[in-house]
Amino acid sequence: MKMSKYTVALIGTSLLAGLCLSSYAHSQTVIRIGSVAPLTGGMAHVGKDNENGARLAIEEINAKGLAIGGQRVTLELDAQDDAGDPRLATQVAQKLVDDKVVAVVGHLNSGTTIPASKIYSDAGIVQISPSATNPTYTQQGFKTTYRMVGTDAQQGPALARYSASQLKVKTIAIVDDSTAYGQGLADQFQKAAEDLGIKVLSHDATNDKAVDFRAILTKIKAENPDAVMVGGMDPTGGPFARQARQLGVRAKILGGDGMCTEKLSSLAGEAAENVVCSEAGKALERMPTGAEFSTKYQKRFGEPIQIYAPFAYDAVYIVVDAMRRADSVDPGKVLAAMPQTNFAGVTGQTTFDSHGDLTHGVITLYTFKAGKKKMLDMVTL
Ligand code: ABU
Repeated sequence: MKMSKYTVALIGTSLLAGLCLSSYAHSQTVIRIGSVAPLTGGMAHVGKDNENGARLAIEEINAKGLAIGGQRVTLELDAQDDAGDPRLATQVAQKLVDDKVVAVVGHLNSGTTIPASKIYSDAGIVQISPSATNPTYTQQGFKTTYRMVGTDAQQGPALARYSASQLKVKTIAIVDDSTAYGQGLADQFQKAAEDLGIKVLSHDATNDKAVDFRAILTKIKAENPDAVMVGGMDPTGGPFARQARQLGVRAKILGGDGMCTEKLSSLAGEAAENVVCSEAGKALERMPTGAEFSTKYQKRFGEPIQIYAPFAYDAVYIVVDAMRRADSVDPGKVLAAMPQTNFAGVTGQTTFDSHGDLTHGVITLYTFKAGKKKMLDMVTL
């Protein structure tokens, strides 16, 4: 068969294009990064906030292009829902190990992050929680545990000090939700408050599914404390503050980061203005590129940041920074590179101590005005 010059050129061009395409396809590596948070139930808005932060980082990194070990790498977010349930969290953790993720950004709750951490440790996979604050998480002797926020051993005392010095609280009632986070934070707060000479009138326990606090609040009203400290997330803290106001409890309502979300103002209504809560990190408005991040987030997801999205965003960049320094996507090599992290991100400069905790500590105090979080104070520890 005789071919024209034109046909030969066409076949040649097609072969070349095919060769390029196939070598491009071979040099593409898809690397998964896990993200776990409650994406269903009462905490779904906080969980989605963490996931969105991680997703935004992944989209940006892919858009810019990433090369590791001479290969083009595309990142994929393996986003999972643990519903804030400790048992489900371990199942999801095993799924992520089976999915061969290079690292996990999660989980959100201390009560899920701690049991899941054993599974990641056994698999040698880096775990960075953007939000879990119970100290135990990083004190188990695992090499894989990191977090992007301060701990309740910092947050509880900071909230107690602010109560004593700025709010002039002398008597307090404490209520916790019986979770690793809520109970742990309430205990840390109580110890610090007592050390500061605040009289603890009562310490009651509820649970993280409770929505009716009128019985506890009626008892507390009779105790007439200056403030009530609530150890729990916003689906507990919001209705608690709202019902306290309805029952005529005049005490300030104090809470930690779990209830210090943008949504608290709608959950608590006008009673949010009576809330003082802490966040275990730098205020968004004090982050060097916080305003820029906030605009970007709002544009991408059409909603405001709840609380820890910037920390989840930085966590992804920190994993990628470790991949770059290791020049590898091998989870073991990424893990080995993590202790040398010195990363300038949205949340500031991140370095970790030998446990995987931040080497610096910042706690921010907030209240709410006209439906928005308003910073009161920022404490560097
Ligand atoms: N730190 C508040 C929310 C997450 C947790 O520690 O349970």
